Amino acid sequence: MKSLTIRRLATLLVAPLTFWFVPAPAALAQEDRPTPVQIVALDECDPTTFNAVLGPDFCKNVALAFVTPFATTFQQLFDEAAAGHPDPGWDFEPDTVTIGKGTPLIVVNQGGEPHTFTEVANFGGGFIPPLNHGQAPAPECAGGFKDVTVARTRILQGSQLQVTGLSKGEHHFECCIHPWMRVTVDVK
Ligand SMILES: [Cu+2]
Repeated sequence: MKSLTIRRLATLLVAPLTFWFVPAPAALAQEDRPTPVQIVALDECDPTTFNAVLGPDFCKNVALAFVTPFATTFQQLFDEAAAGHPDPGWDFEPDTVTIGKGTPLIVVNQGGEPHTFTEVANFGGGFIPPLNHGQAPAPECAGGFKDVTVARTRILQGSQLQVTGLSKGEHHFECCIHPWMRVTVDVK
């Protein structure tokens, strides 16, 4: 009697669960699409010094800037770039990606400030000359945000950009603000 009750109880509990594992038609359809490959944009902007120059809320405190070594001040960023060793904390990860044709890229800005993920024929400088260490701007970046083709590749802090429809072959992407942030995508 007792075991029967438990068995019935178990059936009642398990029965609804089995329905959860029946894939909905929408879920089945998604299996045909390739899983996107994720790239993250990173930086360690120091909110106090960045926002003093660039305005409130430009840099969000994702670097936990209250712990001294983990944030880079506005001045440090420019000094390091001018000295030819730009801050490695400003980075796309990974640096190289190999994908099959049709696989979307999703670029997520996990840093504290805006970046761009802009396709260029050849890597070059960005549209802020003091960050270029003498390199000429890549023509695709030169217009800055006044150029809609650059503006549409902007990724604000905490947001993401999807890139689809890349042709087979090698593609180069860089941040038009911090041009040492670079990714090479090989589409097979
Ligand atoms: Cu950037």
